Amino acid sequence: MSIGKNIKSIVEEIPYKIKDINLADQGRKAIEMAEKEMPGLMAVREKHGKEKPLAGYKITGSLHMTVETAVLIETLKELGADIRWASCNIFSTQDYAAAAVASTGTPVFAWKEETLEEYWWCTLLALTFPGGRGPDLIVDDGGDATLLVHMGYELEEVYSKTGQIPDIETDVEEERVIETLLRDVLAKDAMHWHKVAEKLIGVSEETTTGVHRLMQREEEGTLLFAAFNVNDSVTKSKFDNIYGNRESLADGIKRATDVMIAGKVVVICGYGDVGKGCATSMRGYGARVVTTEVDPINALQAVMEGYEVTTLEKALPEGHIFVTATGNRDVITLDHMRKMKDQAIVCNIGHFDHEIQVAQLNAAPDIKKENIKPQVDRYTFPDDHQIYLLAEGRLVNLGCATGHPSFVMSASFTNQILAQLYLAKEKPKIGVYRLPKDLDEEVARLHLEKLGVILTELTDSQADYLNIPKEGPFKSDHYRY
Ligand code: NAD
Ligand code: RBV
Repeated sequence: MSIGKNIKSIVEEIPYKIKDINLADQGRKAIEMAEKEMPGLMAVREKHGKEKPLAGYKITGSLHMTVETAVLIETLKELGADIRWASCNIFSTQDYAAAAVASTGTPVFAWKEETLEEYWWCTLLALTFPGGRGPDLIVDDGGDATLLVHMGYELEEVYSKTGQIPDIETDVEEERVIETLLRDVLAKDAMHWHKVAEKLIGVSEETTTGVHRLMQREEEGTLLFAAFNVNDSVTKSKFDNIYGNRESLADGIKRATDVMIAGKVVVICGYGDVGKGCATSMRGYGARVVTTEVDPINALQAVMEGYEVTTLEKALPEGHIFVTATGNRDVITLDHMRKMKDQAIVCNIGHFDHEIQVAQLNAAPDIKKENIKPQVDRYTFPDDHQIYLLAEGRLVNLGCATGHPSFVMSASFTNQILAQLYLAKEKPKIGVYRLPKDLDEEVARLHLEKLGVILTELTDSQADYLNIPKEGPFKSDHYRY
């Protein structure tokens, strides 16, 4: 491979890459509907639209290219930012939303049903502004854009120290795709990611799994820029992860299978924020909910809510529907699937598909796979029992439905905007930051009027008695909600 010779740009300069630009009008109508349900974002536009605090900042987004995300993108644009966007999952793009955004001149690189090669190429395109430079800021969901910068940087370090490009050793398909892409970039510019990392002010991260990756990097001392943990704002994880999934899990399962949930046994693996929302939802439909947990506190919470808590092995013979919500890997193994009931439905709502051993399932020579319709596959085992796998084990609410409803995403994305404003203004040193309590309360406040909420005000003597300001913050940082 010849390194860094005669090649002008890291990627081709194209205006956008989406499914069909003719879907733009339809997408625009859906975006207009969503705007009415996203009071937080609309309030931000009103408050900061004129002063354009993000003018001059280049922002790369790697976050599900849905209708809600379109409202986020257009809010960031109204605040002055120069945007490029990719989705953070191969199945989560709503093609009409992508078309509506692309038609306004924002470079979007996303469509429903990308291959892994296409997905990572889109991420690279979103990270590469004209002239080959990188963004000032990243909006990430799950950390893939952040990962590409870090892995690219680390490959360049190895190359600059040894003069050698290491062989690709991994057997994991997605890792091979990333490694191959990064070697292509290296061939064009052996210092590309160093230049990108140097310019980057920071990233704001949407989800639990992405935050987990950031904390790991911070602990190891390999984090290259500042990071803002959006997920752990109360108005994100205690709303989106709980109430968002409470609605969108059922949406995904129903659109995929039309199955009756009442009377079924639904096994939810992981009783964290997402698991809690999923369990309430399934119980609401009349299912008997069984949960699995590794954490004694969460297990105790589940049982106090009236859910059975047991191991997956014990739940296998009775479960009709299995949902993983752990953010962990290998939770449902191939061996587990071999022992499931006939016609069991298996899906994941956690960020990554490795919660279920999908690769092993697909590779098993004795198991037959048939596609029923997009994002629904049936597997027949040697003993003739069949199971259905939804969205190839990727997050079912975004693969088989359209993700969370707009209202709850408004709270999440208002946090995203506040994080971006903070990073742009303060340019903090490397570390992982969170939203202060008063702004978290402010995000909630922005969503009250729409729902007709009338807040009670503290009297002076009550505020004195509690020793807190009348206008908040009302809780200490360690309060758990
Ligand atoms: P969380 O940490 O609150 O909950 C995860 C729970 O899983 C924890 O209680 C943990 O103890 C438990 N767990 C870990 N390993 C386990 C195992 N082997 N068996 C059983 N339980 C296990 O995290 P969360 O906020 O609930 O997020 C869970 C996942 O969902 C993350 O990947 C997150 O990024 C993702 N997420 C997805 C959506 C969506 O729209 N699909 C929304 C929010 C979050
Ligand atoms: N999520 N986005 C949507 N409709 O755009 N729905 C869910 C949407 C986000 C959610 O915030 C969660 O943390 C993340 O997807 C997991 O990838």
